[in-house]
Amino acid sequence: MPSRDATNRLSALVFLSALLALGCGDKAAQPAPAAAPAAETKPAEPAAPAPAPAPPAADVTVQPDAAGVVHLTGSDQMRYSASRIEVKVGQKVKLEMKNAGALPKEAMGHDLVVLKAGSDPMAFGAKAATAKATDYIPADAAEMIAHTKLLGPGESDTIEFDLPGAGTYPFLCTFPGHVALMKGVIVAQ
Ligand SMILES: [Cu+2]
Repeated sequence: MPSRDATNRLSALVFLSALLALGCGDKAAQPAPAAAPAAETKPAEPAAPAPAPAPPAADVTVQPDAAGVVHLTGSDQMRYSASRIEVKVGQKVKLEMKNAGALPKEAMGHDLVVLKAGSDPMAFGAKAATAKATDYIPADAAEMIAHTKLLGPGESDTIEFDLPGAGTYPFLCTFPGHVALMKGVIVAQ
């Protein structure tokens, strides 16, 4: 005859087994929990830093070549070949801008306009976009230091100009809609 202790232990085991079976049965019988909105109930993650905006042009820096000329191109993808031009302060800037694209000038013309330090290229671009009669060089261009011609595919223009001193001078393409992607800076140091 089993001792009272053993009987108790046995009863406890049976009870536990029953409980476990019940638990499992319960789970199986229940419908899958209605798609737990895990994503929604997750505590809000700390605001991720906003992704950096795409650079306006190829993130490339150019300097004058051995002959002292800065070369820049514009493409059918509405990009300059560089977004930063570095020159020595006090030196005349010689810049050759070429439209390296193939699309017609009326659809994808490019120029390069240099503005005084502190000017807003977006505001200037908006103003210039309305000046179709003058190839998008506005009559009121007090901010402008120099500009190339408006260039069609394969065309180029070389300009020479002086910068008033050390500083950062914005440049842009004034063909309508291009300034958003076609702008950069000339850094004189
Ligand atoms: Cu352009």
